[in-house]
This record gives sequence, structure tokens and C-alpha cells, in this order.
Amino acid sequence: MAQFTLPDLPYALDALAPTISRETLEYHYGKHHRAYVTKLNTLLEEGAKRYASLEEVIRSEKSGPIFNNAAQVWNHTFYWNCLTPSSGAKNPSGALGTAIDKAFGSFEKFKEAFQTKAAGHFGSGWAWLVKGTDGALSIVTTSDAGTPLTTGSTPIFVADVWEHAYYIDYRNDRAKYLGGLWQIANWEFAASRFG
Ligand code: MN3
Repeated sequence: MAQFTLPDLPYALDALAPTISRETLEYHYGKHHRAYVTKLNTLLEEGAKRYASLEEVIRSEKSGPIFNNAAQVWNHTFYWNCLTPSSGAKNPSGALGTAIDKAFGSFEKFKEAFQTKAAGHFGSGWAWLVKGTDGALSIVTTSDAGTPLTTGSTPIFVADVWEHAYYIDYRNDRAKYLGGLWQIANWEFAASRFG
């Protein structure tokens, strides 16, 4: 019996177009994300391991194949939630907006800093806005399946910078992909994470 299932996308496959095409989501969600779920279940079954939640897998395993697949499942679900087709708030308001201004000077400066860090990350990984254990916001990147969950930080927003996230739509132009993400960033979700 599979322990974990692929969560539904929170929108239709073509809902993020033209920033992220239906074809990208067919592959990225329908094949990559699904494959991490399938592989994770197979590895857990082989090892006769049972966990109550993905977070528990991630915090217990810390590295290795089970960690990698569990973290990729969690990271992708979080990424889909950080995006939205709705033309809602294009910038964060409330407590998160205030905290971004305080940490980075302004929302525009935050976007610049985030894009620079995400574009400059070598190889596959993720760029995150996180809230540290001291409550302060910062931008961090993780390699491969790495996730801030292992550091005690709270992920607020993420960009997948693996090539599979943008190669169909932008080829090798990671910076252009990152620039487009602001059109579909879900600041209401991010604000709910900030608390
Ligand atoms: Mn991905």
C-alpha cells in the first residue's frame, strides 16, 4: 500500500500559461513530480519503513535516496502552491510585505536579490525565501533535493531552478523564467506561511 500520493495540482495544467506552459506542467507535474512519489513509495516498501508524514521522512532521513525523493515530493508540492493563475495580489501585503521591506529595503529590491541568487545557483536546486528561527527573512538556495525543512527555517516562497522547470519554455534562459515567475507568484499563500 503506497504511503504517499501525488497531490492534485491546485489549478489546471494550462492555467499558468504563457509564463509556464501546459507542456511544462504535463512533464514537470505529471512525470517528474509523479516519479518522485512513485520512487519514494517503492523505497519505503523495500526498506519496510513507515512514516506519518513527508516532513517526518525528510527530518529523519536527512540524506540518501529516501530523503532525496521525499524532499523532492515536498518541494514540488510547495512550489505549485507558491504559484497561481489568478490575477490577485502582485506583491505581498500585511506582515509579510512589511518584513520584506525591512529585510531587503523594498519589494523591488527583494525581487532583484532573489533573481540574482536563483540565477547564480550552480546546477540543479531551489531558491527560497525563508523565515529563520529568529523570525528574520532571508534568501537561500539548496542543491538538488535540499530543503530548508532540515535547518529549522520556515519556507515562505520557492522557485524550482532545475532545468526541467524551464527548459521547454525558456530553453537555457533561467533568468527569463525567473523574471516571469513574478506574474504568477502566489503572495496570499506565502503570507499564510509567514503567519
Ligand atoms: Mn522540479
